Amino acid sequence: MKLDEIVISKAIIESYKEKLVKALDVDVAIVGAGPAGMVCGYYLAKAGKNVALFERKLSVGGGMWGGGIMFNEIVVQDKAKGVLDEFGIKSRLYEKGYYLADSIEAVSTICSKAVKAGLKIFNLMSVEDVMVRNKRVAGLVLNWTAVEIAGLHVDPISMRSRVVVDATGHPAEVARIIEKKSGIRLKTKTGKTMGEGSMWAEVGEDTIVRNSKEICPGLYACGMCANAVFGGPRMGPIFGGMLLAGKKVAKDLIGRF
Ligand code: 48F
Repeated sequence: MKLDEIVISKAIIESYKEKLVKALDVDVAIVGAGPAGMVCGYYLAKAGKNVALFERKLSVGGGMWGGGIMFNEIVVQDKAKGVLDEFGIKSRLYEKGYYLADSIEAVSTICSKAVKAGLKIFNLMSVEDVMVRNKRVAGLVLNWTAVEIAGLHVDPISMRSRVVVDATGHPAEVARIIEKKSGIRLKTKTGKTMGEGSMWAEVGEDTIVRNSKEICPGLYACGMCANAVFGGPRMGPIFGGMLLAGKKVAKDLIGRF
């Protein structure tokens, strides 16, 4: 059989178009394919929810690939070891309470399991705005990252979702858009994003799970973004909090609809 480049091109275009059209109206839209967003997407998809995830970069995994200072190992504490086990990610005890995992295995396994469970991931897409209806976040405004980088004057497209999850990590990008543009008060002490505090792993890891929750109608914070919104500390290359945060937000949403 001769290979025809036009068939190859049509296959990609038709299949992608179908996938994107289905993602324009979903139960949950997640922004950011770091560990928190992908874990959240995995549990939601596994529970049968229609979930789409939009990631700015070419690669998924956010800050997990690089472990600490590019040493590609991650540390996960006792409490979150069960999540590594659920994904089938190998871990070994370093000393009491501290487990180590290979960050490459962790990212690739979480991504693989999430996609196989039904999560639709759209990489190379940046969320540049949100849709707000009746003072509630109702969807996202998307553009190609390449358009953003080139600074081209190209209008975006929109998608609708019952709930949006901000899993954009340190910059808390969706929460900041809400703050800047919508006039909606966030459920923080100041009504605005409070900015993350300096490194404190013990406090950061606990608060990140507590802070991963609804921050205004229709919008949840998940993972590092949650501490950036509520003013909790950063925690460096320990990742249990990200895994537990993703699982917690998914559980809340599964219970909600
Ligand atoms: O930063 P990231 O890995 O967030 P996370 O899942 O995990 C945090 C840890 O990696 C680490 C840490 C642990 O101590 O603090 O930083 O909370 O992943 C966030 C992802 O969101 C993407 C970004 O490219 C990254 O892959 N992202 C950010 N803003 C946008 C976005 C946007 N506007 N549109 C699409 N993707």
